Amino acid sequence: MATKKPSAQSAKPSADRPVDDRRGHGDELQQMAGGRHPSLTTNQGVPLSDNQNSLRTSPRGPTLLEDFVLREKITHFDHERIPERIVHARGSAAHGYFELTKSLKKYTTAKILTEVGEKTPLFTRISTVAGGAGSIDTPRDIRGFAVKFYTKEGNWDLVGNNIPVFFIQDAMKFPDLVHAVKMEPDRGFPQAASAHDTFWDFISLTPEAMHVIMWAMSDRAIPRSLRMIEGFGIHSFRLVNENGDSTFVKFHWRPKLGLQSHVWDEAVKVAGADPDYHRRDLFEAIQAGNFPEWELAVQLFTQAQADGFPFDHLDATKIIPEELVPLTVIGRMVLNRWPDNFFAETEQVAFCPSHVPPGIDFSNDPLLQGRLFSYLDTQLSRLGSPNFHQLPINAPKCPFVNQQRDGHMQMEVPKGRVNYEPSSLDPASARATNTGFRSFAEPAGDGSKGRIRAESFADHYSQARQFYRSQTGFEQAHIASAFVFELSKVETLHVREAMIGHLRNVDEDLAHRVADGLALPSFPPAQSKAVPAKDQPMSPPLQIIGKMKDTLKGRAVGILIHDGSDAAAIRAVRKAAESAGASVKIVCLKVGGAKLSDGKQQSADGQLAGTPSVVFDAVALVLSDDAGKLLAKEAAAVDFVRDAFGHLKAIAADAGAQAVLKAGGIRKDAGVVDASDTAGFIKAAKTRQWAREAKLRTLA
Ligand code: HDD
Repeated sequence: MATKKPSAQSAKPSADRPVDDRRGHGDELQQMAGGRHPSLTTNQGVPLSDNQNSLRTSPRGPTLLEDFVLREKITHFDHERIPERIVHARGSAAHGYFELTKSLKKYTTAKILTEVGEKTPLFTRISTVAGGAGSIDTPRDIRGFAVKFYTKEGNWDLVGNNIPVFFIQDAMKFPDLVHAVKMEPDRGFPQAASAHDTFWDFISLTPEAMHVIMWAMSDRAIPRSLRMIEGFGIHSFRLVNENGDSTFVKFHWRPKLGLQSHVWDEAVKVAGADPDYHRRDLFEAIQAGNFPEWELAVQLFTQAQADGFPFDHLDATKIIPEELVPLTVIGRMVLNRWPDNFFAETEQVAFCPSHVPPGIDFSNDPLLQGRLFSYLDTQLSRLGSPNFHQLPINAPKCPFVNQQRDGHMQMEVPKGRVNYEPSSLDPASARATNTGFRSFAEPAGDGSKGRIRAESFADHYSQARQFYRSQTGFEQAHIASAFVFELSKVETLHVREAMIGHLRNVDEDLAHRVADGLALPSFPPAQSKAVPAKDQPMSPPLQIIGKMKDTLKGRAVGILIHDGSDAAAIRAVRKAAESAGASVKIVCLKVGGAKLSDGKQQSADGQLAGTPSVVFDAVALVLSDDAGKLLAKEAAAVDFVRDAFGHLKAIAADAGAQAVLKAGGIRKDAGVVDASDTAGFIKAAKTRQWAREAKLRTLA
């Protein structure tokens, strides 16, 4: 599929951004937001005659304090930053919609889940956790997956991650977890990395983290694209129907493009080649009309079923295996519009798990309960005012009214004298109704007050083992190697040893592989455990390889060319790749392009040194003999093929390109094909050449 060039966004008001007349001067506000005034003005609307020179006593004299234009411009600039999110500071977002395809009327009154065909506007922000707002897109990290549905009954924020379990069981431990993973406080590094002592020290002393840590060391934590990750609401929530009956629910997002991840060396190199790789990938896909899409699926279960599970579903370190409670697909999410303004939308969007419409309710998961407090609280310091809900990106798209008033940056102009309830003075003032939000009437108070962890939360290893043993051999090797990499960055020997002690409780073979990879002086003893791991049935949906789709849709192919390249061969590779759904970019030594065999000039989409093969899923080299000899001496060209090969990608090369393959030490295999064999190339490009890996590097 050909990609359209990204274009500037229209600033015109749209159906999504109706004029807000509650403020009493809607049109003027739109005018401000759209910047449609014919000439530059100050913030007070005073037209400017000069926005480039400050007011001086004489051409070379001092600047005057009187200069309100200068003062306003600089003062505003000085205050342009707000505190970044304490976690999930780095994120990318897009507008879109949710369409319900299967009604859950039996289980809930929430209209967004009962009205089939209804399209609900939404805003989705996907983030890394540990790094700052300016950090790289591709560290090993969990990805946040936060969706704000603007439902007709108020906003619903489903604030999840791309991994279905969490590090801790109680919100009380969250500040410690985050302090431990963020850069160390005395030295200010490492940025956006878990591979350091404080993180692993904390993890080694937190057995409940062993399940999530298996996921975090898997390739799920180094995704190829934000369009190719799953999302999970993680906690059990409740659905409540019109009779007040409750059913537990877990939410799952499943990407239409399937799952795909980087290999570790690739993720590291992408970080250098394009620190904004995931943001750019999402932007380019949306601008080209290749809208990313996810299915929303649910796992529904009753209290009676939950009582029979071999784990506690209120424990956020546990999944409910799909084999136990199958997934039901109920709708789809499409992201189809990039925000107009990064700060106003992506930065100012404020998600709170406590934002739910009637018919959706919380469970007693102690992690969720703490979150219900934390998010509202953090918005107050991040956005500076209890009126943050009035910002356009946060405001519900349904009417909202109550007697809350005033506060910093109040942007509404409430009318009338009644700002309290009850009141007889204004009979028309809004009242609470029977159909409003009701908490599920759960019987409570079955024990005595205390800082207690339920015994049913004590099994920390069974699901960690189930996850590891459910992986393919390739994936297990990647997990073991990730542990070796991370723990190699840990300077404290006893922390490394403690982690091996935990891995012994998960899987002895894994523990040996990691201990060997670290060359530990001796094999550490197993950690003591409250509950020994119990073998669980294998669960293939836990794999990534099993969920990779045999497709080029949404993927990218790079074609390296030079002067004299065969024009027909380039056309053939491009056509085959585009027909299979890939986007194609031409890479050249110089950005001006190359003169092809037919005498025509071919422009380039990227210069070779700045467009390495890590930004593609497969590469083709179409080169004349002379060009092949020339590029065989060009490090960037040799790295282009060496990395593509090392990252298990398909390579198509014509006769001229063989010199570059030779210089890169490329050995022929099923994924290295002749450029004329376009069908063979496309077949190989749809997957990774897993069998190649063992010949390339020593995995733990
Ligand atoms: Fe959190 C942000 C996801 C536990 C406290 N969290 C934040 C975001 C995501 C998550 C996706 C970014 C939202 C955005 O894009 O603006 N957090 C999770 C998940 C958790 C979780 C899936 C466990 C299942 N979080 C969690 C706990 C606490 C917090 C236990 C505190 C007790 N999280 C926050 C926060 C943040 C946040 C400090 C930072 C910025 C923000 O809220 O708006 O309040």
